[in-house]
Amino acid sequence: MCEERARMLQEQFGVTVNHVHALAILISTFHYEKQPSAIDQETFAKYTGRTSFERPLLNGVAYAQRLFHHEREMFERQQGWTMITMKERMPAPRQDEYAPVVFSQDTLKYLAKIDMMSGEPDRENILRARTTGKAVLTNPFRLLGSTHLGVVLTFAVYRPDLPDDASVEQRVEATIGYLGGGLDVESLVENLLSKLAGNQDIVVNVYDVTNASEAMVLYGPSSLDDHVPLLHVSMLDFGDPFRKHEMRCRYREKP
Ligand code: WA2
Repeated sequence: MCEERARMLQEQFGVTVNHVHALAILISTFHYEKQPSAIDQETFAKYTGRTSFERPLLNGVAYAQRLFHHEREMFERQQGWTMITMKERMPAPRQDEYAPVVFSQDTLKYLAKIDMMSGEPDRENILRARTTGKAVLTNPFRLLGSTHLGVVLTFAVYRPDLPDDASVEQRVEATIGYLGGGLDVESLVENLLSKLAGNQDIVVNVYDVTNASEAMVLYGPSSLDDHVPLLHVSMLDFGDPFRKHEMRCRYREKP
């Protein structure tokens, strides 16, 4: 029962990641390569809203543009707004570069104008996404606009001329922005598992076990009764080579 649940979660995760990857290429093609851009906030919100069924584990997607300091003044004048920080929602202090959200799905409206590099987990994701070219995940943390634990998924968006065998330096240089969103693991995994038979009899936890001595709960009760015996541990592969996840299942005592 545990292995079945783990494979199902991994499958939905893989489908979600693939679709976000395709959206990153869509931005590269229709926002960057086409002059003038064929995408604005309205078309982005409409398209991502209509295709949200393709990303069942994501609470929404947003696009943050890579911006250097020398471009800031002109960018803010053209946009008609000032970048804000994630926590204080105050004008972003001077940095060498920024990642302001310029497009967002309606479900992530509250990310608009935020410099995503002003939040530590998001910043780490951005830097790792653009050097690897892969989908990357944060540590579990409380997502903005949510009381739930989740992780942020990020893809770098590159200029369309980036070769497949690009070096790390070429990747960083060709980065034009970042596409991603939140995996609200608590509510979305709950929803997935609740549809399965036998759900009442099994207690499921998902852990980030990247640091083996310091497993972090991503889903499920954080303190389990010691008399509920561990039944099964299933490996989860979410595609980020830097991270390890696993599902741990227990049988609930029959009354
Ligand atoms: N998405 C949703 N909720 C969040 C969050 C986020 N980041 N950060 C904190 N709560 C625009 O990496 C680029 C999405 C970040 C992409």
